[in-house]
Amino acid sequence: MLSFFTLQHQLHNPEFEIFRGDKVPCFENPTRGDFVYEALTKAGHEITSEFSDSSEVLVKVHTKNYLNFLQTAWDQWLALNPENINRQVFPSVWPVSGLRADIEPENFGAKLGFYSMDNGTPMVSGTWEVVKAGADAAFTAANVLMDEKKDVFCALRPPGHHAHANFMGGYCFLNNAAVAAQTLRDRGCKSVAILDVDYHHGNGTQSIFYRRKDVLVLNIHADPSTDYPFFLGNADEIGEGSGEGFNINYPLPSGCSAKIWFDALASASEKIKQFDADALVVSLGLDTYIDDPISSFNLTSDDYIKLGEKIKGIGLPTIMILEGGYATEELGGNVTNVLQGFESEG
Ligand code: OKP
Ligand code: ZN
Repeated sequence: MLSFFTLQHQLHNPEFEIFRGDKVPCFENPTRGDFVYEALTKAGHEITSEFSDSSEVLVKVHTKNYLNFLQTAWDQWLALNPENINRQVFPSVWPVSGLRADIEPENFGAKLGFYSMDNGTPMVSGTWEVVKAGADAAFTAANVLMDEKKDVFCALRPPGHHAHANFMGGYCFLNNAAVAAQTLRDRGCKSVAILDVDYHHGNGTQSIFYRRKDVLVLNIHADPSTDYPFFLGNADEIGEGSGEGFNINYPLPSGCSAKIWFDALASASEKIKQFDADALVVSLGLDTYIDDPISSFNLTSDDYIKLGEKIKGIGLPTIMILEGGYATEELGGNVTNVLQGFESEG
């Protein structure tokens, strides 16, 4: 399957994140991309690194202020102190409910909190370049799907589905799935479905399309009462205004079986078929894997072949975009299993 990938991803290489007050190695690290690239190559998938500029669509799914912040954040960090060159950037204060979130602060530390939801999204010198390339890949993949009528896979990191229009979070900076879906709309699809199968709820994607009926967003994920992102992803979030009825969440109990997970997938697939979309974007998180170090679902490597078959069974032109998956050594094989299942289904 035609896959979009660039070795540039290695420039986003945070060394650590903060967990319960300690520095711990970053789960979202370049080895993920390296293992996926190796597996794609080994399985004989065609890979392209030729992407075109997604700016025209980026401004439709993110705010200009946020994009401007992201693009200049590293320079602002260095302006504070040239020695910051080897320090990762973390926010430490946020305008939570009750504080003013309508005035962009001048102070860079405050700006960081203003444009983020957590301190779990470390930024390094190459971050902007890498996330922009990811959005460009999603944009180009959508154009290729429209022009050449072929299904495509984007092997991207860092992931994107936690990124809202105006803030980062959960390792995510730009919402690649939203970029792909918006591009498909701009290219003439009358409606698009986004199916997010990552272990974590795709709060950013939900939020970006929450008031729209032209993009149906479905999420299968761990219940937010126990798992990140905690503050979005409940079953009663069904969309708002003209988007009411066009957001569907399937929060599942932490630790649940693969059977329960595939039952939710069957319900979601049924909804997508009823919606009658012109194309499907899959936020393909593989942290539902039984040995994932930060997640608690129980899918096996063989289950990913079945997942690929089921996605194909939905019967729509499809873009799959990599989101999470932190059992890095198995990540490549799990990705190629999904592609194998997808391609085996006539
Ligand atoms: C991103 B994606 C673990 C910290 C977890 C948030 C998880 C983000 C997951 N020590 N931080 O949806 O896979
Ligand atoms: Zn995840």
